[in-house]
Amino acid sequence: MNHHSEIASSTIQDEVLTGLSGAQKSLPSKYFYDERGSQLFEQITRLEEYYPTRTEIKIMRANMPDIISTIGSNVALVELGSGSSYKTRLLLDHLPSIAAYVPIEISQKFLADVVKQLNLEYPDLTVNPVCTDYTRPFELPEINTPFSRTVMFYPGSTIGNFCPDRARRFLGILSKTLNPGGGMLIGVDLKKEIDVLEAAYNDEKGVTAAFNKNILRHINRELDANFDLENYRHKAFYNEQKGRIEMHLVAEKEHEVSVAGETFILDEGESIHTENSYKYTLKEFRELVQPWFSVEQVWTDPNNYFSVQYLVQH
Ligand code: AVI
Repeated sequence: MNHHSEIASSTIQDEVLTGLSGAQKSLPSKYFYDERGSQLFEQITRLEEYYPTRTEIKIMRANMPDIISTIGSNVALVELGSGSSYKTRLLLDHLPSIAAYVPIEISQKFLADVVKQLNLEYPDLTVNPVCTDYTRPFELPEINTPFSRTVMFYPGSTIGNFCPDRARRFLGILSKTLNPGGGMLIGVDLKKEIDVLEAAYNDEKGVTAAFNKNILRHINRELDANFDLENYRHKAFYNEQKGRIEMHLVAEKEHEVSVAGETFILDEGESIHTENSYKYTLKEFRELVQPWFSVEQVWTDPNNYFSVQYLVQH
């Protein structure tokens, strides 16, 4: 085991043990995304019930000329996440000139795959990848061509997986990397009818349930744990007071589980909280970003299900 993975595994161990020791057991949602989890998420984005991805793409397509002129020419485009998505290509295909494209991604493998693919598809594009955890302070790479400004791209309403306090701190971190005048094109899921929200996280085919349970499989492998996936049922509901979808795994019977040498008891009906997905009104989001950013443009769909917003750092 090299030094890096030792650090990585002790972090996951600390986080998981801490989460399971609380009165409400929880697990950090980032551990959904091993290879299988990323594939399951990919499947979620194509589900009938999961409106966010489809709606965000429709908004982008419908407003592309306006989005392009808002972003401007000759920018350094920094994507938070691997940049393997159809949405990235929409931007790359329509922006008339990009000084450099900078995908930021924690997984070396995903990042390398994306860079290779983009080099094939866009031979004239300068790709300057950064392999890091973008939720921690980071620096942009040296960009050799002069550029007008830096614009970050953060689609998918991934910001909704942070609680508002954490989201605000995260935006503060990004603002240190961006500079005043820097922009951010961000996807933000909106508050709407509860049945629409709940259906998106309780799909008929059970893909979201499989995605939720996969976190246990990932932890079994990483931390030598013995979660039996059969003991759990998927639960997702809208917590109206907190303005968020909560995902849980509910123990169907009392049982013990051992994780990294520690034993935990789950009562029948006890849950492990695995994810929050916050939904905002336009006003709430404007207030959330206010310490660092002004909302310059908002594009939505006819149902007002989702928004794509352009923020400018002040
Ligand atoms: C990645 N993130 C924005 C998704 C969401 O909707 O919060 C993750 C997800 N969880 C269940 N379905 C999708």
